[in-house]
Amino acid sequence: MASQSRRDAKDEQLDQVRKDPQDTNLTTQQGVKIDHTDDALTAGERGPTLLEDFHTREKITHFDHERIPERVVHARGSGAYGQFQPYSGWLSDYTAARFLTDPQEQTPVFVRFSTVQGSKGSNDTVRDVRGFATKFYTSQGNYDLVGNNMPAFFIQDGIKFPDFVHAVKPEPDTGIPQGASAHDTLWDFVQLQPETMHMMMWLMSDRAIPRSYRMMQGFGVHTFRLVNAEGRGTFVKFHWKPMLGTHSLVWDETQKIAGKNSDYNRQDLWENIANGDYPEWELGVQLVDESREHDFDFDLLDATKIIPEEEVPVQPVGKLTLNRNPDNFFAETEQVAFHTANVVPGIDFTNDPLLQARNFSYLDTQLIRLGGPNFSYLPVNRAISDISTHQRDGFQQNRVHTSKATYHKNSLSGGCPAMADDQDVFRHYQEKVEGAKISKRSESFKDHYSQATLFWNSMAHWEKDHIISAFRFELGKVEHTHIREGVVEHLNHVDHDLAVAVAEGVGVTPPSTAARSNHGKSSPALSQENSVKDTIATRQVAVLVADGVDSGEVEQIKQELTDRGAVPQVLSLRDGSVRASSSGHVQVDARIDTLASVVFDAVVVPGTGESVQNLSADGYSVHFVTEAYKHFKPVAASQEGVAMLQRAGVNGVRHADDSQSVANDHGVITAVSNEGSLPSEFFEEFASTLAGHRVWDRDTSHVPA
Ligand code: HDD
Repeated sequence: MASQSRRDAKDEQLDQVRKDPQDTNLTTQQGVKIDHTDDALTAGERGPTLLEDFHTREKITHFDHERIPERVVHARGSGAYGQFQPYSGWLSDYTAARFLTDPQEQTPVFVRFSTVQGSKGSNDTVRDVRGFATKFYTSQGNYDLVGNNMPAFFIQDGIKFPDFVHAVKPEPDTGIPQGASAHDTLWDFVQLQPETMHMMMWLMSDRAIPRSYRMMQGFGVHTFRLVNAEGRGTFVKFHWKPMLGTHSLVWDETQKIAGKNSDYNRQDLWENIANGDYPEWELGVQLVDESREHDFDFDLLDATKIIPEEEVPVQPVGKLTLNRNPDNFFAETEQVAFHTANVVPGIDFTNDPLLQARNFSYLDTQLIRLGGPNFSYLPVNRAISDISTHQRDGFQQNRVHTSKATYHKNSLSGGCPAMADDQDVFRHYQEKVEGAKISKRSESFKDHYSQATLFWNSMAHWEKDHIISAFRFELGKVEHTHIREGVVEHLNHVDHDLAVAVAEGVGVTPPSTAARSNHGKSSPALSQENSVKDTIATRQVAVLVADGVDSGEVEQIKQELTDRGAVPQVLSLRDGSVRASSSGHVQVDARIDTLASVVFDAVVVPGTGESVQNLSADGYSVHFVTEAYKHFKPVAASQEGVAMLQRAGVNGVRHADDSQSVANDHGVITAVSNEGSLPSEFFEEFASTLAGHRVWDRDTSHVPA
């Protein structure tokens, strides 16, 4: 997919610290060779262990200290390296940042995706915001864009962050729930803090259960500032758009995946990069001239608001490709330290109070998490540009500074490090500010509902259904009735129908009239209905086979899908191979019962009658098809495979027959095979349905799965 080389300046820098045990002997940490590490030194064969056994003590001591505090939020994450490259230089009118404006410059990056609520070992597929943090190792120093997969935030001022996080984290007495927001303390916070409402709409939407890290958008969230070489500022919002489109799982599926493969998103990212299917995102910017600062019906400094793309278009500026997995999870993914205040010339802050608090919090948290002020020299964090400071000493100092003078100004080290005076110098944007000191939220931050309504209005019918179900699920787990009522009351300010639908599901008296009339505006860009739907690249397709299968059909299915970029896997009742209907065998990739339909995007059942009969007799295989159908996935079968669909309860759909060689009824695609060959139209139908990801106009409410 991507042409970029995996080798870059960061990769070369890491070569200096990579350590491979190949051709080495076991030693102590002091470099003394050891020939025994299975038994401690004891006084006699059955006697006590001796204190002088320095190897045993060192080994156990190191082990005792292997853990560091997990991140207070975003503890669970997965990372990868890659590069960013701008398309052209037009953005130089707005920013002096070279990595955004020099199309010749390929900037190495490290990206860490994460969930927010759960611990390091929590499930991947929980309902949660996903972090999307990018460290750009630019030639002008490190720039960190520490964003999420949702463009709004829960709160407006960082002083509320500890309150919010305490509310969403597992409850303090029980430690429950892990990796979930469906509990009383979160919703109690929400009902008393209406500024959360816009973000709660996003959290209850399918954005909170992404199909893959590779298939989600990213947002810088805040309004930042670009500053050009002349010092002129322009407001900016950053967007990442995935080339594979934005796709999500369905709620029932996420809960099952949590059991079948709790590392689902992590594994997906790793395997696709390992297979050379490098995920790509386009970086886009929304630019707002400073003269237009007050032209919006919300405040640009309010992080609970978006700028609708229809009002200010997102202009693509470059591409991010992730093409290298880390070598060591702890050294790289765990020790990477992001900080919103890591900026480079050409990018600056605004007075968004959430951003200002973040600019304090991230450096502070790394000091405890990574044990001192020298974490910026850890391999994954180290800039590729030259680092020369007067900062000295501290825990884990791993540089040997040789200069005598550690102060500015000095004459003893020739005045060095000297003050630069070139285009790589960071100069703070000269914003004029004045005002009395005051602890008060600005009046311009007070509209908490309009954008929640905008989001609701922008959803397709199926997205609305999912949001209602999500509210019902979450509030259904809330024990205190007054909290359920409080949330419904706020929803009645967002949209009356939504409030009624939720209230009816959670046993609360539905409001009789709207608390606020719906403004009727929408932003089509917010709906996943309008996402990219032109590719089936990297989609996982299960091909179910059993003894007696038509090997020609299986080969054809594999070939046609692989040619289009999808990843077929042949599953059967046993490992190894199955007998083909003619002669020979069909190789099996995995046993059906080691996987499940929930980890696939689609399922195909090839002929013949014997194979279909064998599959139909196996409850697990039948359930596999039923469940895929239940979860709105494309389900395909050759004419004889139709029997399997019927056995799986996929009834009432139109099938291919002698009058029509291919049928596609609500994503159930069937074909009449001609001497072991399926018509090309079958694959075209299958591919276009799969490119749409799910078939939302299929009614599966009656399907038991
Ligand atoms: Fe934060 C981690 C994203 C508000 C304080 N945050 C963290 C990570 C992401 C975000 C992606 C994980 C970084 C990684 O992978 O290591 N945070 C956001 C976004 C926010 C936001 C998009 C709002 C727009 N965060 C926010 C506020 C505060 C913090 C208001 C505190 C006042 N965030 C932290 C933190 C973390 C963190 C405690 C935990 C671990 C870390 O920083 O390195 O400092």
